[in-house]
Amino acid sequence: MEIKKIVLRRMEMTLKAPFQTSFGTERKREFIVVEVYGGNNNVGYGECVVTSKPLYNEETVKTSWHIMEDFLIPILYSKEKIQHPDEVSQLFKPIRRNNMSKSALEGAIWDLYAKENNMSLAAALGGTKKQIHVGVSIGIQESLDDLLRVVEEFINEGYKRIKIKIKPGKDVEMIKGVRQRFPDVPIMVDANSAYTIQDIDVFKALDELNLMMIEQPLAHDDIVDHAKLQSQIKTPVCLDESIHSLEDARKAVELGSCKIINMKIGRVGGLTEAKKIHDYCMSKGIPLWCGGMLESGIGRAHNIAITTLPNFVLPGDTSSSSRYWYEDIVVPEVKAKNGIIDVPTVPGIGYEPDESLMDKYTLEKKEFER
Ligand code: OSB
Ligand code: MG
Repeated sequence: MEIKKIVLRRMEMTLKAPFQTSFGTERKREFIVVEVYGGNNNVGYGECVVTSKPLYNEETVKTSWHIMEDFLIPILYSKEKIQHPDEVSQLFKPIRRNNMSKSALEGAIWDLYAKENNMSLAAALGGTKKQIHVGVSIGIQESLDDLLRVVEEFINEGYKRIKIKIKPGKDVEMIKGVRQRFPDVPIMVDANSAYTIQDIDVFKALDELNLMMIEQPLAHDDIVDHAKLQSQIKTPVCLDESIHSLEDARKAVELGSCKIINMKIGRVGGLTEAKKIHDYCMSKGIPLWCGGMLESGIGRAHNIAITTLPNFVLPGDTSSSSRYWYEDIVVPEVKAKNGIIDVPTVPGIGYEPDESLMDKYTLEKKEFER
């Protein structure tokens, strides 16, 4: 592969409804789109899933732009040619962390590679599923009534499981209320690191509610207390924020810190690392599902592709574009019907960014010629 030009776009799209987690409320989504230009007019697209503020991880839109412009793009341009996208994570290795920034460029190169080889991104990754099952992630609601209304709406749309955000004070009573109203629906909760091991009573109470899993209950950088918690409850602990690499996954699994892992391509630094974690978890009997970062259609397309690998056995967060956006920037939009998305078979990510919609939501654009 020959990279002729790279374009970064800082984008902003307004969410249909504010999304509240234990660390804050998002009303607008600011992110970066990467375009990588190769031969034969092929363009690969990647989405940098960072947010404006460093609340989920340490990266922000500004730091990502800086890391890509001043370090990662020069590294890519120092190589005459790239034979395979797996080389990219090796090239980026001297740069510590900044995983979402690395992943955005690597993802665009994976898309370009798939297009140049006339195969879907899913097939290029070795995925085989023709359809994927998805659920929905619901932000913290003001009242139980509000929550029940939103949950019912998504159950009626056919989503395969309902994930509900929790934080101290908005946890056991709310989830108990949902469980009473919907006794058989697959429900899970996500705390985004809002608790400590001192809060064991909250988890013992949640443990009685037949939940699929409890996602990232404790600190974002912890695996030790998560292991203590997992040994005291039967509900599986799922790690999100704590896992940035295959090494992190191995250590968490060996310690017994979780029984399930939420895969986010950006959090682990790209598709190549995601595949390695996938293969390791499959060999250890640790099921995966694909998490979300309120992506546009470009990030959503990457999530769909990785979910076609066999160990993604639980429904992910990749719900329809229309659940987040008034209009998405890709054609067609991502659509889940009855909680099922048909995996595109055309070359690359399978959803085409629309030039004029892309421009409409672009705040800033910069071209990097080789
Ligand atoms: O923890 O999974 C998370 C959104 C932003 C930051 C962190 C998380 C989330 C979500 C949303 O849960 C998932 C989605 O994209 O629908
Ligand atoms: Mg999470």
